[in-house]
Amino acid sequence: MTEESKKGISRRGLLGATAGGAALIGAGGSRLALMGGVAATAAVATATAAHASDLIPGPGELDEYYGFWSSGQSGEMRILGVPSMRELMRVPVFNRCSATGWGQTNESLKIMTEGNTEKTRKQLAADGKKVHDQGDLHHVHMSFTEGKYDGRFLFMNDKANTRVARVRCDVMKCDKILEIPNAKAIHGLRPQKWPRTNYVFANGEDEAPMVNDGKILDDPSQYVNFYSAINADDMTMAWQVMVSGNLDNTDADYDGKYAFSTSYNSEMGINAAEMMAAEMDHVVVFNIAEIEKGIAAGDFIELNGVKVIDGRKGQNKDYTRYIPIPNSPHGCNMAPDKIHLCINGKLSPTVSVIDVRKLDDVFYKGADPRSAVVAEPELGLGPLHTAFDGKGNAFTTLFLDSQVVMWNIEKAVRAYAGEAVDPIITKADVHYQPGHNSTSMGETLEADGKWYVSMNKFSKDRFINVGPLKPENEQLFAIEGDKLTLVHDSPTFAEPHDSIIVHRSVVNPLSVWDRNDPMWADTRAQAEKDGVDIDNWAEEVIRDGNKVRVYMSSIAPTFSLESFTVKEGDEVTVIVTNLDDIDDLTHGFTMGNHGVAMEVAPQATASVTFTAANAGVYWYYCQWFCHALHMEMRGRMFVEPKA
Ligand code: RUQ
Ligand code: CUA
Repeated sequence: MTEESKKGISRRGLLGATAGGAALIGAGGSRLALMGGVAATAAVATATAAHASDLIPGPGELDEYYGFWSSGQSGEMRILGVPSMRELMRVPVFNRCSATGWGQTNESLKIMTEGNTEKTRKQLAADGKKVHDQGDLHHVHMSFTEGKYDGRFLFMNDKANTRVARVRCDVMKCDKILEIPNAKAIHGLRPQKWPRTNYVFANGEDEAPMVNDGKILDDPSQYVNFYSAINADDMTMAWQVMVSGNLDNTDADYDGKYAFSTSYNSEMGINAAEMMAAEMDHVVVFNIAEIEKGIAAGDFIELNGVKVIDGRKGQNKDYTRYIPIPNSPHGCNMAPDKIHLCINGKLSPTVSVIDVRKLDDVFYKGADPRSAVVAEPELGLGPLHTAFDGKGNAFTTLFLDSQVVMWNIEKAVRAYAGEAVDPIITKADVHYQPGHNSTSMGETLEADGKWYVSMNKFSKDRFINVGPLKPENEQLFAIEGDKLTLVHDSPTFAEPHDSIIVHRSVVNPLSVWDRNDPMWADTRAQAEKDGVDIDNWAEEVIRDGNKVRVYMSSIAPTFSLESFTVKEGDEVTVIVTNLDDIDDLTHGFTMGNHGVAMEVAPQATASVTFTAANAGVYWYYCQWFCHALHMEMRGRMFVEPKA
């Protein structure tokens, strides 16, 4: 921690002193009392703005951290400023975005479809759709170099359609989406931490027949699950491991040796009763070097183009080990001490702590897999996920208790060995039912223990009623030594599923696109074939059978073409290049009554294709406010009737 940030925290002392609620939280006060306390905190923050601004950046002030948020069912990635918790940007990924044209521009459609499997192509064709423009985005994680965020990429999963996507941090746009073959419902996702993110690890949650072609249906004894490694640099499949049980969350160690997955259904049950039957489930440990060796030695089957190794229980090889964990573990979190892996119990009130240094013995010396468990503190009801402060402490969400528990890992280890120490430091109420949590830089070697975010699944009575569907709620706490002080509490739309908090020094996006960006490489190639220079003022209409390509440029407040003419039934592609090269000077292109709109950021090219099905006059306009004459930035498409 820098001297400056230390000061920042101590100046926050005021808030601790005035926030009666904070004391109540620690004392485990009733919810009502606590809410009173929280209200007082908010009032103080407004009344004593000078002090509040020490804590939270005021208008025009910049945040110290980026928060990268998943959005669950919304299918997008969101960027927040932390600690202000201001939502700064929504980055469409698996979803259709009306504002930017994601899911409609040719550039985005290419990204959204090129990684599809044959089965999905068939499904989409049958439905008369271009893309799956819906997703369930649970987990966002950044690429690592030597255990630290390197600011290159963000990776994220889509549980709904079994996909993994990548966002480029230089422009904060998605550039790759890969559907994972064989697996079903990609859930847990983590990048390799050491030596760098060569692989992105992704869990299949739902089990299915190995060859899922309808020959085996209701025979779960023949179902399997897949753990996937994706080549992070080019977003292709590296390999898969077939496993027993389903897979939930995953993480990787800081040595580049092992990756881990929780499995809440070792029974391979189909309904809830069957899935919870066994008292012990397991965490699967994947031995990366052994898997790579096995692949190199040809010990795999090829399934839908992927090399699949058999890591099921009892395969007697060194690819996997199964460590028994009490009923239905969920979150899987590697501590920045490089030693302790925390497996969150969910149905068990415990977190099982695995010492990763003991795993070599489990793999190579026949040690009992449970011997790697060095602590199992009982923390409260419904432990789901754990975050870290980099100082030996852990923070675990308690879903059923609606609390976060702060505890000390080393003390938990000593207690497990029989010493009479209590690892629990403090508990704070959250509102309500927290799932994930995150701490500033907490999943890296640079965990700084300054901020804690609780992402809560329910807001219940916390905000004015907006109808049967309620917002969710997220809360920010300042971590001050052994104390957690609530400093922000606000609703979010579906769903603040997970987040990472990244120091702003790591991320450095461009303000203006590079004209040579690969995002529109196909469009550029087509323009070259058409003899159009899209880097300069272009006002060309190229006819190619019933396909028409309309090339325009934009400089505020005009399009290069005031009008263009096509024929009824033509397939029209409009290609717009924004020649403005000023920060924040985004134009757009909307074709009225054609369901067409897209963003064209400074120095970007974007294109969209539609059919001019009806003869007549149609106005197009710029839909991103760009200039005093923004309203005047428009033109006409003349659609001539069929002869
Ligand atoms: S999992 S709420 Cu989808 Cu992230 Cu634990
Ligand atoms: Cu260009 Cu508004």
